[in-house]
Amino acid sequence: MLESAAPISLPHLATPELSLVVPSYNERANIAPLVAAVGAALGDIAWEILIVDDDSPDRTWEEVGRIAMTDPRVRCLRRVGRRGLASAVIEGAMAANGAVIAVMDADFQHDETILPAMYAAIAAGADVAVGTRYALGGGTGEWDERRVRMSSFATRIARALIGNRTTDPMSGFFMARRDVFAASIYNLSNQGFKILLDLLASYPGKLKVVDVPYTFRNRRAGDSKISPMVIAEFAFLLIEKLSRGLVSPRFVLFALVGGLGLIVHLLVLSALIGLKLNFLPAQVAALLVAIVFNYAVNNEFTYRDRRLTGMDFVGGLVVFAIICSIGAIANIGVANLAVEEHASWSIAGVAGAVMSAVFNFGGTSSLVWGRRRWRSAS
Ligand SMILES: Nc1nc2c(ncn2[C@@H]2O[C@H](COP(=O)(O)OP(=O)(O)O)[C@@H](O)[C@H]2O)c(=O)[nH]1
Ligand SMILES: [Mg+2]
Repeated sequence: MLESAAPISLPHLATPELSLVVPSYNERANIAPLVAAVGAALGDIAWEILIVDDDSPDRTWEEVGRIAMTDPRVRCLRRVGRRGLASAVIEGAMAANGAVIAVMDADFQHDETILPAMYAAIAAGADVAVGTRYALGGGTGEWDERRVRMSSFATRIARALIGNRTTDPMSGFFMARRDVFAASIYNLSNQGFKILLDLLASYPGKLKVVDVPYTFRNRRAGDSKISPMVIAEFAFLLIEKLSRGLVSPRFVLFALVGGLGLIVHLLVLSALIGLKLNFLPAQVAALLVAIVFNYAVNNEFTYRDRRLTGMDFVGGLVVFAIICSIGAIANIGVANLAVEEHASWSIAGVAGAVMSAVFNFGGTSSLVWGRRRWRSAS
């Protein structure tokens, strides 16, 4: 017979009013201090914190799990085989229980002591509260001049896109009611770092936005994951939003890589012909080099979040080459049809190239990089 157990006392079981969504990648040392700092800052507001960790090699998720054992307000979403800040934030927001959701970094660069002021702004009727570095009372802290210039340039472009609704549309620190996220969810881009900008551009109605100033701090521990790719992703987010979703950033990258591949092809071809090789073997060799080049560059950049490694890389290359060969046949077919319809050779050539770009993109995005793989992404 079961003995009647002593009542379990579970602390902090109030329904959260505020859910903090914190994307993390290699932030192990920051988690415990972050939870403590958030708790101290929020006082009476019932909160939960969702750390969305992309299977960090430093096992950040393990540290979150350890803290969650004694504090059910702390939750871990461990994503395996995927990378990406924006998609992590979106998934965290969808799993949140609070009526209000805050997005915040794990590295202490965002000042958690303004969370109550942001929450008060929402309670007073704002839809979105933005932690801003660019309003009176805020600042970019110890950034060097180049980073300040780059950031303020990007901010100006972003404000041109969404209007003067906030002084800091590029902020990674903001709060919004959960229904604001829910109403925008199908329009949000899964790529990139600029989720607030995306949210403001995607929401189907008018949003009341309030700025709350703070000073950006230095990272507490660990390294920044910002890279040139992040800047490219910003440009692609703009393209996607300005074209109202018609042009996918991935397709733009894929087509650009294709253009580069053509240049590589011609360079190799001219070098081999210079070495007195016959045209046909030279052309075949140049084609093979171009295919491997396109595949490797797309794997590294266009599909960075689903990058293939090891044997998957080799298998992907074979499928990629097969699809591109079929794409080449489609290219010739369409160009030939255009010529028969009396199009000029240049228009026919472009039609063929567009045809194979679309075909190759469609085929490889699902058959090469579309299959889910359960492995650690690092
Ligand atoms: N889940 C997840 N979090 C990420 C990823 N990249 C960055 N982060 C987190 O996003 C926040 C901001 O990243 P950080 O590298 O500090 O960017 P920076 O502040 O612009 O240098 C930090 O909490 C990171 O741990 C990612 O690919 N996946
Ligand atoms: Mg940071």
